[in-house]
Amino acid sequence: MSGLIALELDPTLQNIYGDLGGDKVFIVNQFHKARGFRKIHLEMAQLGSSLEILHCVFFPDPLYELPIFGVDIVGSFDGISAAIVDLSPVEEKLPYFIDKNLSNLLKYDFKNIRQLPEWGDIFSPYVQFIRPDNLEESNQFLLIVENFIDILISHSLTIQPNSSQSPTTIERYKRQLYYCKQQKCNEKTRQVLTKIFGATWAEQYIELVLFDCPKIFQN
Ligand code: BLA
Repeated sequence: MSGLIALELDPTLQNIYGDLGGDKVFIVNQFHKARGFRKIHLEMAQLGSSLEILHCVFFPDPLYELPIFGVDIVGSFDGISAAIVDLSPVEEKLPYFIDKNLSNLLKYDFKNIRQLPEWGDIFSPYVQFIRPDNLEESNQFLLIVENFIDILISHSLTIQPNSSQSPTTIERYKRQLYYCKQQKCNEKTRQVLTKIFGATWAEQYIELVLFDCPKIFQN
């Protein structure tokens, strides 16, 4: 990755600390941009004693031929209930280099494959959505996350931007908007945030921090 620069965000939305009936609540966010990426978001959250979340999305700059990298890991008392990772296309297909490298990765036979929700039409055929069965499966999942990032970054270092008026740029922009729109349909995220912080705050956090709409000419 080249040209990594930290992004500023409203400090009241960046790091959130609270208390839930005596249980710790915090959300810690980091935002960066880099060549090819308009926003790289890493979030770690502890929401009371029973819920821990790791959320990370690399939103590409639509000028570049790059998919959206996303990972969400949700843990509770009984271990990790959801672990999902994908390189989601923003054109009809994934870039050839990325598709080829993803198809060459060794497949792992996870025990509990989870069903994608209805809004999950944004994900690629390579999406991994599981409930890890044991430590070995959790580690295997993390290895896949690492492989997906490596493939994405390798590709990002070899490509040149298209012009802002090019039809592919516009297509990638529109599909990124659609990705954000679909992610906002995740009622499980909304419910958790609403229960702790209230509906208005939750909506604002989803709109401004998690899945804000990209401005096409920002770079
Ligand atoms: C599911 N996301 C969930 C669940 C919770 C959250 C509580 C339910 C866990 C389960 O079904 O076992 C909560 N996730 C959060 C919260 C944040 C978060 C509060 O990131 C942030 C503050 N979600 C993403 C991204 C992806 C994603 C980037 O943010 C994918 C790349 C996917 N999360 C995702 C999916 C589900 C999920 C597909 C399952 C939804 C369902 O089964 O209906």
